[in-house]
Amino acid sequence: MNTPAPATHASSDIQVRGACPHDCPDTCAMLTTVVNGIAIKVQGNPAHPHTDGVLCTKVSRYTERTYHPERLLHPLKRIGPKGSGQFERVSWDQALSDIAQRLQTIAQRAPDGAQAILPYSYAGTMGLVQGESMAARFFNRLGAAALDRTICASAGAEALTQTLGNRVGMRVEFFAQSKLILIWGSNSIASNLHFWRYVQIAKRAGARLVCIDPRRSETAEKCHEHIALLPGTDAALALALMHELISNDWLDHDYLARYTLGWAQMRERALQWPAERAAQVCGIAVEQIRSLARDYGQCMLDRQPAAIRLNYGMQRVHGGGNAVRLIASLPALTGAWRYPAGGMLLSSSGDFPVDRVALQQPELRRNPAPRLINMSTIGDDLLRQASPSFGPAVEALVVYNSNPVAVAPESGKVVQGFAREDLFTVVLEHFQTDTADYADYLLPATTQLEHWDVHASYGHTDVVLNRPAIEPLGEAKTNTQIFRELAQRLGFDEPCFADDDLTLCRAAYGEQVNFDQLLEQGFAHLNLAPAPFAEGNFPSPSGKCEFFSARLAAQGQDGLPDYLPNYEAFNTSASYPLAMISPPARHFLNSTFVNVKSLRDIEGEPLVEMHASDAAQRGIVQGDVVRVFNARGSYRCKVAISPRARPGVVNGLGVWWRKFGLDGKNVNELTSQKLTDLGRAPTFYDCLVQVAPETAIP
Ligand SMILES: Nc1nc2c(c(=O)[nH]1)N[C@H]1C(S)=C(S)[C@@H](COP(=O)(O)OP(=O)(O)OC[C@H]3O[C@@H](n4cnc5c(=O)[nH]c(N)nc54)[C@H](O)[C@@H]3O)O[C@H]1N2
Ligand SMILES: Nc1nc2c(c(=O)[nH]1)N[C@H]1C(S)=C(S)[C@@H](COP(=O)(O)OP(=O)(O)OC[C@H]3O[C@@H](n4cnc5c(=O)[nH]c(N)nc54)[C@H](O)[C@@H]3O)O[C@H]1N2
Ligand code: SF4
Ligand SMILES: [Mo]
Repeated sequence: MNTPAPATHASSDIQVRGACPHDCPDTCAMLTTVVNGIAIKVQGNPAHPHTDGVLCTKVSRYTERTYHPERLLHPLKRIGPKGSGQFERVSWDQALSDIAQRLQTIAQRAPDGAQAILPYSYAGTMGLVQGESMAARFFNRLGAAALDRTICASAGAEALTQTLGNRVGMRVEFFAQSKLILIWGSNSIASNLHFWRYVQIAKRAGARLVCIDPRRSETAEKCHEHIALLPGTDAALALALMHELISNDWLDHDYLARYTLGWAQMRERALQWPAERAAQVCGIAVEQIRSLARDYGQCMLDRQPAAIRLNYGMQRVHGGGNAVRLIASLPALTGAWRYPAGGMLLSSSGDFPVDRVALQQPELRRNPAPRLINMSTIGDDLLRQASPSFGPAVEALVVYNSNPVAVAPESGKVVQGFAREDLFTVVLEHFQTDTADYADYLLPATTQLEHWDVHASYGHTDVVLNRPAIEPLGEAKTNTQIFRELAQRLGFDEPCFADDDLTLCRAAYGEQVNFDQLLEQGFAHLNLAPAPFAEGNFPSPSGKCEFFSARLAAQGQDGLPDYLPNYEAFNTSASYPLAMISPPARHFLNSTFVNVKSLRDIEGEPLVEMHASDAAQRGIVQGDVVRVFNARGSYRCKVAISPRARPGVVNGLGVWWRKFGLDGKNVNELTSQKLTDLGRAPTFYDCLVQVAPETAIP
């Protein structure tokens, strides 16, 4: 094989083409400038149209993160109590041999020992190779329990799949030509910056922008209109929009007849939702609903495209899946899908022909049906005893690409689980995160500048390749190499455990993507139609937009989408009368970058944003330290009295490392482990709290 050498140890400046690894819809193409083997700068690749030469502020600091003085450079073994973060340096050989032996002892216990071993990983890197390739092969061969990877997007993903047939939608570049853009449950300027660039082009061409978000986010304040609904009420708004479209006959009857399924039933349900009813539920003015419906319907009459950028923020509530089903249905009512610049986009990941079988080799598994453990209920699951329904208690946990102690809901329980003395925990990391503090072994992993990878995207439709720019720092190893070496120690001798990373990069898309072009250019466009659903052709079983899902009905669920109130529905007379959402802080990426000082300095400190009226009622003044609490826990932080918060809703910006919090906790101390209606996802933004000035707490 003609393997290009990683571009390292160059004697003069070179630029290495890469991909941003982070869990962000934009999947930027990066250029890293390397001088004498040291990366001195990362920038956006100007040749990649979606990146357009620009990275966000966070990732522009990627060299600061990579060469951070606290980067983990050697394997470490715990010497203090769990959670104390006390470790001693050990050799790779000692660490891997001991880990292999511990895992083997558990796995060999009859009848289902390996099921007590759980991999825990998410999207610390979105790379298909450093994510679930060699790691998945390893855990498949070991016969470990499987992780249900639900922590972010599975409610919305399942909703899209039930409605459109897959995670598909508009191509992001066509938003630039839309005439009306609804930015729904997304702080695009913070979390989807390159989409915002297309929105700016549309705005200059006269498009109207509407943001639907309980928080007056950076994005909401730059739109023509902001609809600040109560968290978890989006389904009611979508039903009322349908009601208005029906009662004013702003419908594309031809599109409905040819390309949708279940319209008669959907129509009946929507007619139960006059704007007045939804306004009450959403906590907004009736006229806001009417005028939004008028704008949306008018686009169709004027034969102009209306587009919806839905994002995952709005599906982190009880009825999140149903809400996504309703919103994903709206473009079929007006026939907006007929235009390249009309329709909706939540995720484009279903467009990518990733060959997961080649990457993960599921046939290595000898126990065909592993038990599935939901990563969103890891708090409860680590505390569960063995039982016939659950299986054995979790005895070993191998964490990579994730920081569950900070990001999983109901941290009180998560911490208690990780603190179990009888749990054997291995963490592969760049830094000593909150989770790393609980590791028995802490293994140093490479960053994106130090390894090969290949990426899909959930916000555009290009494959992006990442070449290593520098040699691994210290003794860091790639995730793949760590699992390769563990496999070897466990005697897994199948040839696939010898595949190198470049072979894995090629395997990710097989013949579906021209790998030589990727090597050459750094990215490759998927070949997709401009308006894929102009004539139906949805990837659903019927080929139509399915208002009614026979598959959901067969599972005993409502085949039609509906409004489901939050588990912890807003109620001013409850003991916890404030709804709390915890969207990300702009300069962090989930819990990544919290330890990068220049970015932490911009964010300042953990904050809860509160409306002036709610603060006044509680005798809280600007800058007070407050206690935010509910039955699950309490958390101290500073208050920001701010118009970003609407009355009745507080915004606890996430996701800080616990150890940077005033009392060693973060906002997930308060969130619950209840799951969404579809997709078994967490309900981070379905959470009632009370806030009190610190001194007023008994
Ligand atoms: N800077 C930055 N960028 C990120 C991330 C990050 O942490 N920081 N995280 C990345 C990840 S993992 C993901 S999944 C994506 C997420 O991408 P988005 O879904 O766009 O995420 P957010 O920016 O969190 O936007 C969520 C918005 O939804 C709003 N919201 C909360 N509850 C509701 C509700 O019930 N209804 C409606 N309509 N809106 C609601 C919040 O106030 C927030 O402004 O972003 C990615 N990009
Ligand atoms: N309250 C609240 N909680 C939330 C959210 C919220 O909005 N509010 N958002 C949720 C969402 S959308 C998500 S996606 C989850 C995200 O949760 P996680 O997927 O856990 O994401 P991060 O917090 O970014 O942690 C990723 C970790 O992976 C490490 N990492 C990165 N690259 C590599 C690598 O190549 N190898 C190894 N071994 N490690 C690597 C990073 O150093 C980092 O510590 O959090 C969720 N939690
Ligand atoms: S985090 Fe998102 S916007 Fe920032 S560089 Fe990465 S892909 Fe681009
Ligand atoms: Mo996410």
